Amino acid sequence: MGKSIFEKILMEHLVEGKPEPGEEVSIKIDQTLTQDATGTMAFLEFEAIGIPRIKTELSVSYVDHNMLQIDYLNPDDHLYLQTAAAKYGAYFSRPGNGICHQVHLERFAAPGKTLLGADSHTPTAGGVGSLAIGAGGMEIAAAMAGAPYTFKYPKLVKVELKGKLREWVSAKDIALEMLKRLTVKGGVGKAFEFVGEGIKYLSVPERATITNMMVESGATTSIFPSDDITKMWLRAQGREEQWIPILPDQDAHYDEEMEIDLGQLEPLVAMPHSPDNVKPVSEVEGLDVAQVAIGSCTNSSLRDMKLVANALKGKKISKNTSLLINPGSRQVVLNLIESGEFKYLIEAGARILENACGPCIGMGGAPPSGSFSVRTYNRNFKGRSGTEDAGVILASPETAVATAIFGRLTDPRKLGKMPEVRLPEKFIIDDSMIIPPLPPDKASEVTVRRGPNIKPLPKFDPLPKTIEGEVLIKLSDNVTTDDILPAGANVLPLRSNIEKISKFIFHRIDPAFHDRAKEKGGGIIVGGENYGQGSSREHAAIVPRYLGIRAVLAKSFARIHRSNLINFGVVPLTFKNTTDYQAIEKGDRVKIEFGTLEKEELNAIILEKGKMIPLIHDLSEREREIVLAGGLLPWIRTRFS
Ligand code: MIC
Ligand code: SF4
Repeated sequence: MGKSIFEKILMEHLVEGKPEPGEEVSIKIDQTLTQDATGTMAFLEFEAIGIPRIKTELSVSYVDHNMLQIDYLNPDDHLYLQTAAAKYGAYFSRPGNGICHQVHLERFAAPGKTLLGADSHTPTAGGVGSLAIGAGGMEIAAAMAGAPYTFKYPKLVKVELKGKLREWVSAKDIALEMLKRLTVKGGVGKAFEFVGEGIKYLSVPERATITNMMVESGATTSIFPSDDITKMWLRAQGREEQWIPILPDQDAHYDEEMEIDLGQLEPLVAMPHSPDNVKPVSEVEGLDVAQVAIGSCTNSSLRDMKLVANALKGKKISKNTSLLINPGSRQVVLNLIESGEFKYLIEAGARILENACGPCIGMGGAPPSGSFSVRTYNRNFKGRSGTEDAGVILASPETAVATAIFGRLTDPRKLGKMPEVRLPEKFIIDDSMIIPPLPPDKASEVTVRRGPNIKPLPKFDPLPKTIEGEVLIKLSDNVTTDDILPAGANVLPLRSNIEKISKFIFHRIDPAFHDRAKEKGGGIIVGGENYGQGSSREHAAIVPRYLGIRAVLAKSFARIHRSNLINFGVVPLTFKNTTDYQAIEKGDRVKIEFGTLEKEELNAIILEKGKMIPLIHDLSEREREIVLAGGLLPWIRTRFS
């Protein structure tokens, strides 16, 4: 039988396992990416593994998240990352060079390669035909040390794009349509392949918008074929020699199929506070909007910026709305300056921010209280913008620019003729902000600089045979890792210091959690469906573990967070009967006998009520070993030694 794109790349990299849905497979990782919010921990973990030199073909350390420098914390992290990259053999993309996913797409991602990134939106590179997966920092550290990456082989879903998008409807609307159909948990355990006539009208950055945002469905990854459009992109980036064709075979087998008629799509938005709360703009237009933000790794490419610049040409933004723009990269800005289009943004009244994540992760740019902010980003979780009671609406650059002009949520079709956007045949390429690794003999002379806030990872012990503790919190469905451990300007600078960042656990929903967990010496977390969706931040697992939590009971888990829990010695347990979720309450004292986790089924005994709740651990043999050892680090260390 023929093969899909996913299978073709996977089989070339398969180290171990059966490539069948639900089975565990291990693959060789060609490339890794880290960013500064997850990367400090990933490099500390790499150092703790004890391998002197990175073993992948290519590893890039980006600085794009923690850009505010109100004290020494963030700049110290940047210096640590720069010196660690030089010493251990990674490329270092300096602050100001751009957002990791955008720069990676421009300068490094290549068809047929595997990429593992310490950021959930790593599948952005699927736009150029890379098999790209997001994971926790510890997994990236292991990959940099030469270990294969192990994950559950997903169900393969073919998404047939038919026809052609109409004017003012763009790739973001395709992604929003997918989220509307799938919801934020419909992609869990699946990999999506976009094929069909419609893809030939989508440039690489537009494809990348889709693979980027598909992450919000919980998908393992998404990918486009590598075709002539991919070749054109690589040629324009001066990397044509990295092109190889990768198309699915005619008779490729897929587990599921979907179809979107692009000609039927209209401009869509995701209303507060979830990326799957999707509505046609025409249904909700007219809302007053105080802020519009255009950029982020979803929509910050030259294609998007050109569209926005030309839509603004000769116009001014509404006096009631502030327009923030965070371009994806220096390359994007240089090209806009060269073509003269940058001027249109400034003339219209846009506030140009750094080429970085910025407001997307609450690093500045918070909207006014009680207001709406229309953003071309990928996540609109409550409070993520920095303003607790603001509502973030996710939209395409087209809808965002129309909204900035009118000051109200506006269907972009009101703007008349859509400007034509043409990508240059050759982009301006200037890699001077990417520092290549030093050769091994020179690297050994580098001293890694560690500021006073950078603390090594705490030592964690193996899993006890039995735990007894209190249910410290009971949560509803779709709790995000932003809920578990918020980001934002106050918290992000503490990512390299577990003790300090631990104070912020559940800060928005239950600020007393930290003190309660400390006082009780640990306990148990109870979650609903899709617990831990969103960001890959492993701090959302390390901190509970640091506070003595060894079990999370939930109806179901999001992929990356589940692995992060295991990788730090916390057992993810699901209810055998989801109705038992009702039977357990905050404050209940619970006893769980893990033993050696040999049986898949185990029980939680609610002591005062004398009630027994059957639970399932669903761990593979490898995961069981890891969790028993106390986490991936001790497990890997014994393997390497
Ligand atoms: C995000 O978009 O939530 C982040 C910030 O990029 C995270 C990584 C992090 O928390 O550092 C992600 O997507 O994984
Ligand atoms: Fe940065 Fe936002 Fe993209 Fe995360 S989603 S990598 S914070 S731009």
